[in-house]
Amino acid sequence: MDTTQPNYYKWTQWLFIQLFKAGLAYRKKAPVDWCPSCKTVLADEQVIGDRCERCDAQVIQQETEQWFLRITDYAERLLKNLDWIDWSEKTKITQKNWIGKSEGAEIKFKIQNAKFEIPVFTTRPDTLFGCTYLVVAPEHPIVDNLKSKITNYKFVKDYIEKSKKKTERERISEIKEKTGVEIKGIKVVNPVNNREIPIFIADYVLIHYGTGAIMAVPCHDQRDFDFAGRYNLAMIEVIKPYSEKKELPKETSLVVSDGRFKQAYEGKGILIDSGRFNGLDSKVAKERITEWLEKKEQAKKAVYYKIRDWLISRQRYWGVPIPMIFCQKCGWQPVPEKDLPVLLPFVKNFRPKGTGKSPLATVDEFVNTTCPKCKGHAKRETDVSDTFLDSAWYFLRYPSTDFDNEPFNKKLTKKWLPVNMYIGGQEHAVLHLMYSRFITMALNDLGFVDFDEPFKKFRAHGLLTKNGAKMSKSKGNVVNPDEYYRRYGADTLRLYLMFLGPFEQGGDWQGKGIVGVKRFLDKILGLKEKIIKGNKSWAKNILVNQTIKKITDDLENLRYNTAISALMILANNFANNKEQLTLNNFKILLRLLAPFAPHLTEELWLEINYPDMKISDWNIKNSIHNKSWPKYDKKLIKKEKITLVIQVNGKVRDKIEVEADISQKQAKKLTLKREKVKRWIEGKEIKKIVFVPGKLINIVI
Ligand code: ANZ
Ligand code: ZN
Repeated sequence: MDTTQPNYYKWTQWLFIQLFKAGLAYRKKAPVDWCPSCKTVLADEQVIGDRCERCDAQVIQQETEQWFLRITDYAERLLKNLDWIDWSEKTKITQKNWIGKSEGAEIKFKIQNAKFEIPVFTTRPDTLFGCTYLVVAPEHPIVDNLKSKITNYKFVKDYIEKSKKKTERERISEIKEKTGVEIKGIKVVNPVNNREIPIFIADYVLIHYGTGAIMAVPCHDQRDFDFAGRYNLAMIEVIKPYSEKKELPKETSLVVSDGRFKQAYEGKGILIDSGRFNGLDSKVAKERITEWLEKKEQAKKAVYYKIRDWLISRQRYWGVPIPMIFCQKCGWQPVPEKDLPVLLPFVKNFRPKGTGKSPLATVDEFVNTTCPKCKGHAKRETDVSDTFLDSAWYFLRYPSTDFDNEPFNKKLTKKWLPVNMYIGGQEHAVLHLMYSRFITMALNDLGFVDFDEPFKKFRAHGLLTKNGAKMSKSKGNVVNPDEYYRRYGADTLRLYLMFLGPFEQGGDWQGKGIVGVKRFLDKILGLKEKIIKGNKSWAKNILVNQTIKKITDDLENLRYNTAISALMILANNFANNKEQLTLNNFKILLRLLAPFAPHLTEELWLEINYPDMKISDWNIKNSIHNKSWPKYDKKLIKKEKITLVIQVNGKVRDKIEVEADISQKQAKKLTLKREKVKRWIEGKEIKKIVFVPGKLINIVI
């Protein structure tokens, strides 16, 4: 399967059309990130900091019309399902933060002498009595709507023009000073105390989040505090931090010194200077104040999400042509499904020119077409879709690659999906992993699949470092595995990687350790020569049974490193206790080792079982990888018991039955609980504990 082949991307186009028909794909003009080096726009998720995820160039902001997928419609479901899907915790947290749910209220502020209101979004309605001014984004409609009332209109307009030149990232940057101007001639009223307060326009408030306007509470929001300090605006403290006893307000607040506030207190606490809400905990007050204003129709509960719609169009040559046609008369029309795929034409000059248009726009035969609706002249969309759309559904195609008449076969999909276990990089948390979940949910809603999560279980693998440092090309410390592969073989390299550390945490490549792993595999080879005759049953061997259980559990939980240690212990045990090295036991060792060292174990397996077989006669039925996984005898995995002798000052006082591998800590705990021991040590100080594993413990007082 290859997502760049027409027999695959035909279905990616089909998917786009389904989304379009469902209203989940749409065009909109918006400020978007443009990578000057890739010469294409990018989705939010593909800008890391302010750099392109692919080429690391600094992106710039541009306002253009693009195709978007409505992932925001799924924000709540994407968040909710995180409660039950079995995924690595850190991946879930990254997704949760990216979705960025904020719960609060929308509060309406009436403008004096005008029939106009400014709604603001706040997560802290409990601080409303401390609101001393309002701030609107430069793009806010109020400026043009109330133009005639604004006495410093020209001044305000100048500010708006200036802020247009800044990118969003500059605007919200924590380091840059917050600028703004007062809108003179109009004022708003704080609905809780009817105080008249000024309105500012400032570019640290963004138009497309919340309502594009905020209520400023300088004492309890640091951004507002900085701004108010600069423009000499009133500050009212309304939340006192909890005292030690929580219910009581602290006498001195941490914000005051020399009669001036030093910084905002952004935490929760107890309300003061808030009329009838004084003394309430801010968590309670948040609800009460909202309810109170709700009754007066001056507020309503509101939820906003940080995640934005997925910008899907790209101005590259490579990628799936977006299967849409624009007709002057009929508007945007999807390509009829029978005409799919819309093939990517051959283009000689495939490099994007940076005009903001895809190289496909220069291919007239591609562009010009007829409208599927009115049959009149029409033009094709020339942008291609983000390649993340290809990978957002590939797992659905896997079982159905033989089908050309449908993207995924119902029966096969039912049999194989959703994916039981998925392993990947944490760096895909808000990219591939978020997009795939969204597409699956949409297909679920449209009736194409009957599950709404693509990957039941996901585990993020850890990062491999080199001598403690992150590997990177620029640092020149990237390890090329080929050299090791040639010197030690694929199995040794594979085993070494798995042995480096817990899979989900990663490990540190130091190179030297690989020799130890090689020695272990050599030992396995050597064991083959020492297999003893006679068929002592493996079933009685406790260590063999324990190892089967351990490896089974470890594999299930991706603890490859500890599984390998257990295999090493078993191999050593066979080397040191020759009578245990029966053919049966050795075969079990091989089967347990097979997933870790597939080549070596296959070779040994064939040598043992089919010594005369020619390699050309090999059949999958002979393979060790075709054998069922060994089972263990539950009765035999119980740990061996021993009698631990308990001494006090060297004299035997008691004995207990314990597991043979009991630790000193556990032994001490059990010992100190024994009546016979307590009698001897009561009220005395324990000076020393002597512990002989598997034999005795001696308490010295
Ligand atoms: C008053 C207030 C008082 C606020 C206080 C915070 C603390 P999150 O959690 O990120 O959603 N806000 C709302 N819309 C905004 C916009 N378009 N641009 C910039 N800031 C905006 O943040 C919600 C808070 O961010 C809101 O709550 C609002 O400030 C601000 F002690 O309102 B708050
Ligand atoms: Zn038409």
